[in-house]
Amino acid sequence: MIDTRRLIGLWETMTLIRRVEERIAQMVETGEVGCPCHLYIGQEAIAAGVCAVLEREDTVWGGHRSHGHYLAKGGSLTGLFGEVLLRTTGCAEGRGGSMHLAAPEVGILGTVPIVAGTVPLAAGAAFAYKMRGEKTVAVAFFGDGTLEEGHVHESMNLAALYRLPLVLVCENNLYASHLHWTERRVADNLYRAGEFHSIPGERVDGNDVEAVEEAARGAVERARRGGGPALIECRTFRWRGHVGASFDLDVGVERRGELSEWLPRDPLGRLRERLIERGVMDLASREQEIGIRINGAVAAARSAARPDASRVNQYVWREAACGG
Ligand SMILES: Cc1ncc(C[n+]2csc(CCOP(=O)(O)OP(=O)(O)O)c2C)c(N)n1
Ligand SMILES: [Mg+2]
Repeated sequence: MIDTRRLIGLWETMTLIRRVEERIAQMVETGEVGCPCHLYIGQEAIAAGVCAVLEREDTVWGGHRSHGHYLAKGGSLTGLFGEVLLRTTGCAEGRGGSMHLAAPEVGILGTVPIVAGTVPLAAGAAFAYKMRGEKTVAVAFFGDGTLEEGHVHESMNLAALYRLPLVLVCENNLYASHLHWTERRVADNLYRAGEFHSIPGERVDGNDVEAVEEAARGAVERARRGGGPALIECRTFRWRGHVGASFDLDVGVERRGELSEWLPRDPLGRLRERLIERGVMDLASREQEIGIRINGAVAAARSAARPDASRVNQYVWREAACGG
């Protein structure tokens, strides 16, 4: 059982993610945020539970739906709002928007919307850690649809062959864009996707932060000890649409029924109940502080400059170390 102090920390991370995303959703609706935003609301326990067991130098890799991974790994709030509002104070200097978050100083090496694009990169990072004899672990966060891309399987093969310190976290929210898993696969067995490569797999309730933390701890410790990669399938559901702020209720009758089943399984609500059972009474004041931090970050982003169009080619090519 996780001690109460740690559990409060997890609740704070998840609350931060939820409130940040609700604010972004409002700003998408008013048109203030113009870049496409894929919201993570409903899946917060996964980013929080996994990142809680990582060291600062461990690296995480994500995709298009990665505000939660960025915040849970310690990415700055001003860097996130600056990026989403396309300002120079953004974590990618306002060049990337919601789907291109990075904060190398805290181990966020890339969240990239090319589906599965970062899984081979995470494997490559793990390869580097192994070659250098470091104890660092790389974690790839990706969705159920991503597991259908070929190079995820190629990455798993190499990671297994070289026993790389790679943890594969599949966030199975049952959908890839608007396609339910039953329209894409014959069997509900994602946690077994690594079996062919002898990669152990585990399925956990992705809306139970304690279950996620426990599974992640096992996989990360194993990878750090040189035991090689592991796959964790976290069952969850995204509350909002594939992209944007809506609840996606127009996407077929089935989605509407599923959402009403999943809303009561709210990962944050469940954690709040557990904390109240343990006698933690000051959640409202802690939540207020989070709100104040968010307001500050939004205000800072609003008053920051937009990137200068004349520098658009900067960082596209690696600058030559010497002339010629
Ligand atoms: C290579 C590539 N193919 C297709 C797309 C379009 N696309 C963006 S997100 C997505 C679905 C991803 O589903 P999943 O991996 O389950 O993640 P989720 O959106 O559910 O979090 C697709 C097909 C893309 N961005 N990149
Ligand atoms: Mg999905």
